[in-house]
Amino acid sequence: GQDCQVANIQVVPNFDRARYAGTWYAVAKKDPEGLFLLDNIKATFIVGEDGKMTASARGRVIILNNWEMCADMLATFEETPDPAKFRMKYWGVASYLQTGNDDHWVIDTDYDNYAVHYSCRLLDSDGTCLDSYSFIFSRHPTGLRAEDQRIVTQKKMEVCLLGKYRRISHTGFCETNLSVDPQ
Ligand code: AZE
Repeated sequence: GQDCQVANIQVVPNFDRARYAGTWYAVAKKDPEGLFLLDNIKATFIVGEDGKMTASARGRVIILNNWEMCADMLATFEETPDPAKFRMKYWGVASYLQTGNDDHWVIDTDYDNYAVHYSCRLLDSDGTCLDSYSFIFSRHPTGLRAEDQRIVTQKKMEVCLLGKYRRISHTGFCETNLSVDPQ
């Protein structure tokens, strides 16, 4: 919570992955250190017949020397004792893209309009986070509804990242460009 201890950050109670499934547009993000998705970020969550959650995500990246492309990513989620806290294993469909294993916490969602995601990659010795990333998702490509903004601002504060987010533009770049082709 407000003391910025990662262990005290509250997540959504009784997380329901079936209601969370479907498409989310990332409308704002706080970046981690290093290479990351730039913009035009869209994620689709699926709950399989086995009840397990998987996801695909797409977003614009620039790799190597100004090679602009759309990264196609896949993820599987490993459950933890808290239903809103997962370990996310992810990899690029194109082998040279990033792979990783990150925390994936659903801080808050109303399932129909907004979601606040948080991931701490590196815990400091004092219990605060040294390297985190966070997405604000909307079901609407146009952004958050006015009535959800107050709640989202409160949640940004609770993960100690208020003022560190940037808005994500959706220009259609990754709707019209093939994933692994140089642009
Ligand atoms: C997330 C939604 C759920 C599925 C995935 C997500 C994260 C993806 C990345 C991708 C990074 C790619 C890079 C490519 C060069 C949380 C958006 C997979 C972190 C840096």
